[in-house]
Amino acid sequence: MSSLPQLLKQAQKAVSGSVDLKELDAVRIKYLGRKGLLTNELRGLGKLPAEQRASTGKEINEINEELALAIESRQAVLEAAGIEMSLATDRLDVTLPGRGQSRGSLHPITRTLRRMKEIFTLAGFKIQLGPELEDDYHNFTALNISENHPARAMHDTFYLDSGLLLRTHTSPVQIRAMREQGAPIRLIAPGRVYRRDSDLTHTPMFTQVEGLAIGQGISFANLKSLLYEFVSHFFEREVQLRFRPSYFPFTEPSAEVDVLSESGYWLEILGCGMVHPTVLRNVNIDPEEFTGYAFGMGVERLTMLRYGVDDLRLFFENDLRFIQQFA
Ligand code: 2U9
Repeated sequence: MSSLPQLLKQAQKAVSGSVDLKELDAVRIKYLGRKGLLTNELRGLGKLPAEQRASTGKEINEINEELALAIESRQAVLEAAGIEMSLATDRLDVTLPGRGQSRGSLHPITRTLRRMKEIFTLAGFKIQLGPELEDDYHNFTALNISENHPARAMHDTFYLDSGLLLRTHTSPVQIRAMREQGAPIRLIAPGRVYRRDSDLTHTPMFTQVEGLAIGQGISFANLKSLLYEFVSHFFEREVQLRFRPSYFPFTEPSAEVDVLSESGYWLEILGCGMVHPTVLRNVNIDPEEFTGYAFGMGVERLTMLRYGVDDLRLFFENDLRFIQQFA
C-alpha cells in the first residue's frame, strides 16, 4: 500500500496545477468521483488481509479528507481569481456617452400628402379611397376613354392575367363614389397609381391627388378660385397661375395649369377641367342638372417643386441621408 501516499501526492499536484474551475472539477472526479482512484482503493479493502483493513481504511479516509480540503481551498482561490479577472476585463465605464436613439422622420411624399389633405379638408373636400387593382370599366370606359385611346395601349398599363389592371390614375375612385353617393359630391382621391413608364421624370408607381366637385351651377370660375387657394396655401405665398387649354377625355373644357416660380419660370403643376357630360351620364348623374370640375396632380412633382428636389428617383431610394432632411 505504498501507493497511497504517492496517490495523494499526485492528486495534490493536480489540484494545485489546475488553472480553472473546470479543470479542478475534472481532478475531483478523477480521484474522488464514483469511479475515482481513491474510491477504487476503498472498494479494494475487502481483498486485503483482515488485519490490514482497519488501518488502510483509515489511511484512505484521511487522504480523502485531505484531498477534499485541498480541492475546496483551490476552488476558493480560482473563484476569487475569476472575479478579479472579470472586474478587470468586463469593466463598464458608466461615464461613456450613450448610444443614443435617432428620431424617425416622415417620408417627404407622406408629408406633402398630409399637407394636401389638410388644405383640401379645410376647403370642404372629403377624402375618398379606392382599390389599386381595377377593371377596365372604372379605369377607362366610364371616363370616356375609348377602346382605341392611346392610354389603353399595353405599353401604358400594367395588366394582370385575370384581365384586371393596376389603376393608371385615381379617377376610378371618383367613378365609384359618384355611382354610390350621387350628386352633389366633393372629394379628393389620393393614392398610388401605376404606369409602364420609367425614365428620369417617370416612375412605374407614383402618387396622385385628384379632386372632384359636382353640384348645381358649379363653374370653371369656381375651379380657378379653388386652385388659386390651394396652390397659394401649398407654397405659402401669393402665386400666379396660368391656365393653358389642353385635352383630357374626361373633362371639357380642359386645362393644364402652370405656376410662376420665384425665379420667373412657368412650371406645370396640375391638370383640370369641367367633368365631361358623358362621364356624368356614365354614373347616372344628369348633366343638365349638375356640373362639376375635376383636377389631378402628381404628389412627387409638387414635392420636388416645394422642396427643390431635382431628381424624382430620390423619393424611391430610401437613402436616409435624403429622407432625414425632411425631419
Ligand atoms: C372623374 C372625372 C374627371 C381628373 C383630372 C387631370 C386633369 C390631370 C394629371 C396630373 C399630373 C395626372 O398625375 S398626373 O400625371 N391629371 O391632368 N386629372 S383632370 O379628372 C377627372 C377625374 C375623375 C370622374
